[in-house]
Amino acid sequence: VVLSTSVGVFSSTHSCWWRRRKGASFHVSAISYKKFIGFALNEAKRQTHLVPSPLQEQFNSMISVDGKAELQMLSFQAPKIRLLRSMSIETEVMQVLDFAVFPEPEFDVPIFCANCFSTSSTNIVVLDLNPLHDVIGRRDYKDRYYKSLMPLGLKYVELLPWGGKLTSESLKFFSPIVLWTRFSPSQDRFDILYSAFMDYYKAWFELIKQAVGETDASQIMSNREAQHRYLTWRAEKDPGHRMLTKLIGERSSKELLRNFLFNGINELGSRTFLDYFPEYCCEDGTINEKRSIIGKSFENRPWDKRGEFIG
Ligand code: BLA
Repeated sequence: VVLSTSVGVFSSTHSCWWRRRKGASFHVSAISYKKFIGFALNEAKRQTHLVPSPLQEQFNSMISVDGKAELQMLSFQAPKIRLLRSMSIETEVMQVLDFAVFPEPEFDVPIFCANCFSTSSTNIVVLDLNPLHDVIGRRDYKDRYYKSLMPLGLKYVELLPWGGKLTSESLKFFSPIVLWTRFSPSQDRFDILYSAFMDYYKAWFELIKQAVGETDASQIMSNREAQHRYLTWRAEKDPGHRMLTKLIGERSSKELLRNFLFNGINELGSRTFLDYFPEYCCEDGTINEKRSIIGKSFENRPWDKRGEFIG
């Protein structure tokens, strides 16, 4: 498909990048995550009162070092929602969506997480309501948020099969309904993915709508620390880092990760990556650059149909 017309998904303050490059036309594959973002913003506006985040001014769009890609950032906040943010990247050869919603620390509601990476040969996807607390050790937490969502999860688990071995450490950030999948490009699979994205997103809004804010200071502290630990993990070890660094260089990539994508690292806590994950400490006190210390595992889905961990 040759895209030479302008397609407006966002409001006028967030102009589409190809519109600004006058006269240019781009080959893009049939896959675009724009409609995911369009749906998510419309749905959020239907559900709550979204206002632009103060981050929007600083993180709006960036051009890659080679001039071939633009990164498009959007960020909002709302009652109960500390940050709803999106980053999308579209080039001639790849499409990326990193979409997340983080609750305020008064809520122990999971974190909405959609990460999709697509090229002409593969799609790599993680779609989940990432648990804030340990779902293997804390049954009360697991039952509260995931018991009623198991049927939804199972529906998509069958349509989007397990993506195979992954960084073992990641697993404790995933829920029993996580969709971790890889597939070669196909319109059918892409349609299923879009449908899963909409359903998981709506399910997340249902959870936050029903959630009652915690008033106990120690509970709030515990939620804050759990979110900080999650952010610290992803800002340091997310699989997208290498690609981001390649696109915009090491300094900008670090800044994007720490101040935008995983914003909250500087505000929600003061512990360091090595405080949370001491097994990554090298002899000289630096952080081991490996993504995984344990290695990759979980060839198959490590939860059964009832959401019991069987890994
Ligand atoms: C691969 N992305 C992956 C993998 C996972 C995730 C599990 C498989 C590799 C692995 O085992 O680590 C995603 N991992 C997650 C998520 C969490 C986690 C969401 O722990 C949350 C807790 N992916 C992106 C972005 C890019 C990207 C923004 O989200 C690019 C800009 C790329 N992801 C990307 C690429 C791969 C990948 C290129 C394959 C390369 C690899 O396997 O390392």
